[in-house]
Amino acid sequence: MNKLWNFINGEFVPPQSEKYLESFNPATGKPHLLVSDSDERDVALAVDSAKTAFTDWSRTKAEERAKFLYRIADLIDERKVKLAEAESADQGKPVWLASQMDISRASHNFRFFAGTILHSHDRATRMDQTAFNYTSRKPLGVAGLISPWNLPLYLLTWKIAPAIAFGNTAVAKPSEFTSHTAYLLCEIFQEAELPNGVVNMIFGTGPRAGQALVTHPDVPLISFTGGTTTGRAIATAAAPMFKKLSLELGGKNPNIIFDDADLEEAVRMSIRSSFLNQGEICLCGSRLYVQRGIYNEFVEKFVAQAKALKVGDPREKDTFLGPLVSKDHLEKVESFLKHARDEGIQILAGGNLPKLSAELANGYFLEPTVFAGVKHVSRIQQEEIFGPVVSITPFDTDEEAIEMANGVTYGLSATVWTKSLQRAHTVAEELHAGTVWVNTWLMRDLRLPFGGVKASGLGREGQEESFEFFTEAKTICIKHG
Ligand code: TXE
Repeated sequence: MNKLWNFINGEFVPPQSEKYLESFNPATGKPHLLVSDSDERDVALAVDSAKTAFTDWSRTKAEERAKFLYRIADLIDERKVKLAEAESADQGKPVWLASQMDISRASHNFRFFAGTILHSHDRATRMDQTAFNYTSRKPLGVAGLISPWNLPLYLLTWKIAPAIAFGNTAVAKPSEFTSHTAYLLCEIFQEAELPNGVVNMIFGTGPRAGQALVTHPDVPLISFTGGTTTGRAIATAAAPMFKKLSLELGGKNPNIIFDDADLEEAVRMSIRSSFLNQGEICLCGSRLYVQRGIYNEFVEKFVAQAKALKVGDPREKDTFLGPLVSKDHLEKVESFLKHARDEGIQILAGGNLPKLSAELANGYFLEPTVFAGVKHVSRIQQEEIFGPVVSITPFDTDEEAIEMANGVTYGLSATVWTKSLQRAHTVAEELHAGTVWVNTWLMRDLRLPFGGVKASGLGREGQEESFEFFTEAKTICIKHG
């Protein structure tokens, strides 16, 4: 079986422990890769390599750095099919989705930040005729980048690209469940002749390799995407070391459909925002709130379309849901189904493990599931399930919808369906969310900030925000009058 070695100083090297973790293909339930089970020794080697590389890389001209990032983006595009198939076999999503979303956004991330550093600007002010102030920004050093298993290459490159674009070097640790495309990305770094040590990739578990990276004294900033519980552990470990932190955590996002919405479009897009990537996107709209006037019609259409979604082999073009990422995660999501049944919650669709072919019989598949009549205080409404499981709840007034939407500890994103411009602005302003989509979902413009409020994390990533996060500002004041 293929062993994924760490990538340190431009070379693939085995873990110091010489131990490996089995990584499973979630469609078959069979191990298909061995992932380095790294520890603090591997992290130390990677950080040393990144520190050495930082001296030259941080002084490289932006134009030079941009050339490397554009080359990496081109190589990602050239290897799109191989990357999409690897992503699908690792994470479970359909190959078409891996290609359309994860791999495309991965090359976009490198291109976007390559362009950003060619046009970024700083601030300067005049104090009458006596002094001139300007901001001088510098990269911080070795960036610690930790990414999750749901959008593996997409979210990993969303950290690596800005980190190195702004002149830092990096030690990245992808999720142990989905390490393959991170490994293939390192082959691309070699092909692009990215200077050794600029990006180092460490594979392994969170508590061992991840924790060692978070607490390493020569890593001044940590960019993390993952669960809120883990985000809390990372913040606890990093805060006493005064590290810069960006935490993109979980979500429990409302999807509010008013009775003046374009019903067909709202149903079509709500199916995507509920079940795309098996519902394993922190931005999924897992709480649907539908105004009473259209509730029955919406539910009828939505349930029919949910039942019609194909759950199956992620290699097939008409598959909409592949398996969930791991057996443990499937069991976690199933525990919510059991809880719903214990609470006597109405199941309008799904709720079962689908019967599939012998080859897929041991895969981690789950039918798209729709609940109704869920009490606001239920765990189903309050906790991030992170699977193909949504609830639909009727409401009467705008105020009632806003109150229910805001009534959870999370605040990552929200979606609003209405044809009224006035209502769109008013409701969007009232929602506790870092991003609000109106009559659409998952449209991402990297020029604008992204991130959550409340338990969905802290920090923002986007053009200006990544510039601020991945550099540190110094203000220089020169008296001349
Ligand atoms: O994430 P974890 P998991 C949510 C979702 C999911 C839950 C847990 O609800 O069920 O989080 O998922 C590394 N120090 N989201 O287990 O544990 C770990 O190795 C340093 C939402 O995948 O947060 C992996 O690389 N690192 C989220 C990364 O952190 C640690 C997407 C994420 O793992 C660590 C994914 C530690 N102590 C899950 N513990 C989103 N917002 O998109 C773990 N890691």
